[in-house]
Amino acid sequence: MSTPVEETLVLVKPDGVARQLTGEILRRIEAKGYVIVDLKMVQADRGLLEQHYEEHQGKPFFEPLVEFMLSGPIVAIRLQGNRVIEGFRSLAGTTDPTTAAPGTIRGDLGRDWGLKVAQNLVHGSDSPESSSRELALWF
Ligand code: IDP
Ligand code: MG
Repeated sequence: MSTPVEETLVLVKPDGVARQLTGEILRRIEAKGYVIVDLKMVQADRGLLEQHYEEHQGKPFFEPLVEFMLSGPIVAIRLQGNRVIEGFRSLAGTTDPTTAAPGTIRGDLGRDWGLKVAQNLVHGSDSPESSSRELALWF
C-alpha cells in the first residue's frame, strides 16, 4: 500500500510549554517515527491566532481560546510522515482531555481544569487543506 508523505502543523500550546512537557510530547512524536522538519518557539499575536482558529470565530470558547493561546510561548513544529495528519491526531487524542483515551498525549497528560477553554496541550491540523493553510501562517 502506497500512501503519500504529508506534512502537518503541530503546536505545543502554552500549557504544554509551561508544564515543561515539550520534551515528552516531542519524544512521543519521534518514537512514532515522524520527522521534525522545522521547529521554533514563538509568542503568537492575536492576528495570527484569529486566522489560525478562523473556523471557530463566533463560538463561545473562541475568545477564551485566543486568550489562552496568547498566555505564553508556543512551540510550532513542521512534522512529516506518511499519513502524519491523521497519525498525529491519533497520538494527540480527542479534544476533551478528560475523555481522551489513555495512551494519547491529551489522555495521559491533560485534564479538565474547570476553565472556559479546554487546555489540551497540543494542536494538530485536521486535513491536508488545514495543514497547508496553517503551515503557511506559522512558518
Ligand atoms: P481540536 O484541537 O481537537 O482540533 P477544535 O474543535 O478544533 O479541537 O477546537 C480548537 C480548540 O478549542 C481545542 O483544542 C480546545 O482547546 C478548544 N475547544 C474546542 N471545543 C471546546 C469546547 O467545547 N469547550 C472548551 N474548549 C473547546
Ligand atoms: Mg481543530
